[in-house]
Amino acid sequence: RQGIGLRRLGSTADDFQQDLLSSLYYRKGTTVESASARDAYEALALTVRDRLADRRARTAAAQFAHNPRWVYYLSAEYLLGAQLEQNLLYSGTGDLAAQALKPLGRSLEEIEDLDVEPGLGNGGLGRLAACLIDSMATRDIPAVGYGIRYDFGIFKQSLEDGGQAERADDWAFHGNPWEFPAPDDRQTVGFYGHTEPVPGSPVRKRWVPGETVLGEPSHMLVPGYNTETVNIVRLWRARGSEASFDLSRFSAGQYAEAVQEAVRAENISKVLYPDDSTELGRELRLKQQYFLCSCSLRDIIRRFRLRNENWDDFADKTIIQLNDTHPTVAIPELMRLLVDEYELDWDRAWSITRRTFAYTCHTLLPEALETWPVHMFERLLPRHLEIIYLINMHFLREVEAHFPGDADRIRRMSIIGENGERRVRMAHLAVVGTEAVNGVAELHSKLLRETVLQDFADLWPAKFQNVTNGISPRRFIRLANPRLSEVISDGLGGDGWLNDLDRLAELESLADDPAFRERWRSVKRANKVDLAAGDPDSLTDVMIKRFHEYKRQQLKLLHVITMYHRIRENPNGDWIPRTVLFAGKAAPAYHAAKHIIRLINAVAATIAADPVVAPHLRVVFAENYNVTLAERIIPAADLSEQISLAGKEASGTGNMKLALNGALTIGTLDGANIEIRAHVGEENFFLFGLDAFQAAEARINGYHPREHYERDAELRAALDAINAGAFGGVGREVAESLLGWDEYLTLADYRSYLDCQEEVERAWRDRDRWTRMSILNTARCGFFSADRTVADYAARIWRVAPVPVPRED
Ligand code: 26M
Repeated sequence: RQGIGLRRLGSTADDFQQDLLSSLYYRKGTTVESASARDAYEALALTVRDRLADRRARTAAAQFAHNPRWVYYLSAEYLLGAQLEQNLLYSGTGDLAAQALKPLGRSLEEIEDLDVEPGLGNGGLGRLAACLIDSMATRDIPAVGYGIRYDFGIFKQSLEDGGQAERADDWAFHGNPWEFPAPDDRQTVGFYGHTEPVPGSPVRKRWVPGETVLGEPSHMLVPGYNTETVNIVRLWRARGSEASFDLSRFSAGQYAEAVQEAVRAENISKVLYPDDSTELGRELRLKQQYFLCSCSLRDIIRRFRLRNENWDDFADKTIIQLNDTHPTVAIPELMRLLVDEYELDWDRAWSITRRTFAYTCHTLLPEALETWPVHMFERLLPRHLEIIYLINMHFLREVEAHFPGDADRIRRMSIIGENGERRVRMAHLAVVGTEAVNGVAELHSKLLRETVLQDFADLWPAKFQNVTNGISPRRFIRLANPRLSEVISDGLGGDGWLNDLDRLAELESLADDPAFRERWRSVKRANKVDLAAGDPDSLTDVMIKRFHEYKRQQLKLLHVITMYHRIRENPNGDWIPRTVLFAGKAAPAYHAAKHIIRLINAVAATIAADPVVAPHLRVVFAENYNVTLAERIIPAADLSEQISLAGKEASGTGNMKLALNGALTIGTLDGANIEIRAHVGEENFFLFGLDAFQAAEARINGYHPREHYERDAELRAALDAINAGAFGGVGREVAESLLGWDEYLTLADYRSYLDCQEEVERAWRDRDRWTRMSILNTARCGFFSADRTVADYAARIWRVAPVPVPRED
């Protein structure tokens, strides 16, 4: 801009007002008199976007000038959350915007309601991607996030007769003002077809695809907070080429056939798979993955070549972080590009490839480890399968050299699984093809090394690391909880803590200040009033996350039913009023999870209709949990339910968001709960249940859920009530699964959980004690900032340093 003498956007209220009106007039083509609320929204979005576009241009210039090692985050999912509020905050234009809207007769709140969140992810993994790119920008790390621009994001959930109903999420129906299309950077991606030998080369092959599809990128801005950097997330959308429209068929009246090829192409980015734990093995999903990887790698290579010539520099200028195994086909794709297209020899290409990638694993559940049938891979990506076979051959030789004659080990470690149908094991490919592998919490990383990936850790111990997850304090404290943010800023003297979350520790000294405690309590109460989910003076007990049996919403439910029974038995008891709030989506085909949702709502209805119990206990199911709803619930929570069976939840990040907002955790020794407890202090955390070792032992020694049922009268009463139809006959499937096999040891942890809830109630009765614990939770959770997570990746895995963007003037 400076180079060509382009006028800089003004920073006064008047400048902003002028620019808003100009956006309305020239870009929306309407006038103040006739502008709809949506016109005002779009004009505002464009005006705010312009404030970031200039920083974006200067960021790209500074980063390319530096020719750094770029971080490329490859993820099939991003749960970015609403953009308007964030971009107002990050561009410092919130007050200007509220002022400028006045002549339009609109409030900022009304306009913010029109901002739709792009739901391009399922849950934790997608939201982590969004938090990490936020922190990379905030830490001035040159980075690009690559993903898929699904037309339909995660489904919209509603309740019908107490059960989950799903509707498509056409999130960009009205357009998306935050997006910059970049049609000139489109890529062509091949699928199917066959390979042919290349005369004179033993290793190179020519792949002749049977189908080609265009990938068109657009990007959204990812501003850093309190810094000049604005990075981008680049999302690919599939399009049919001009040739995919068959004019001759159209002329013959075959309208559907005429567009069928284009429709097939566009289906690749049509919809996000709403499943987050079981592998379905659908070909379209593999197509999505390859589409993402092929487009992104070509874009990465294009960018590399802007400043570099020598392939031997590629890994020094590029680190590609794989967000789980979903983008792992990028490894054979880079090999294919280097060997077949750029004609490098195999060993050189392999050495470059290995140094280019790192892999983050997000699970321990065996059923969540991705594998693809060999025959499907062969049909869709014939050249990639050949390359995988070659990688495997070299790899198994290395194993044989380390462990001579250990045939069993070779079978276990092979990238190709041979038990039954032959399958490509994506996690094995990801470990073999990368320089670093990390889990997402201490326990998770340890269990990866000791169980799922043990053979690999034996072979390459130094490759395995831990990087504990984190969250964006800007989104999950500053934006979600402005009241608490103000109290913190007053306590710490400014808002510097938003870029340096360890400074929250300075709140500790205020934990015993009665006036500060009173303010702390009144913030929580006001947030509960806003949420309007129940009596703001009741204990607000929240369990918000995807529905999965390992997360054990059913355990919370058994607690609710037991409270219900106790209150009925003794209506005049000194009961602590509680509001139990559930929210979360179940994968549409996950019937057991859907039965749990149904039972929650049936129990909620029974309690609401019971005049004896209703004054003390209320159960609420909030529909359509997403980032926006999380931002409303989290600030209002008193108690955070983190009750997965130990050894199953890789990390959890909701646990961090809630603790940072002053909720106390009741939880097991699972995932990051362990680290949260270590930071806040064991006296400020409600711990219960088996640990991961005990849980594994219980399974080995033969677990019999019925023994717990027989032994525990209250547990028996809860399950019997379900089976006797106390909740309208709903929930028998849940009871049957718990009594039959109870995969996640719910009954084994029931008594310990109930005892622990009594501890919670003892603490709650002492208001000052509770508030002190709450303040200490916030004060001691600075570690869980995603800025720290990114600093860890940068230092230990990426080996990159910040490239600051100079401020103007
Ligand atoms: C795979 C194949 C086909 C379709 C969908 C998938 C798939 C999509 C999302 C599988 C898993 C997906 O997400 C898993 C996830 O969200 N894991 C969570 O990651 C968080 C961030 O690290 C952790 O905090 C959670 O513990 C972990 O469950």
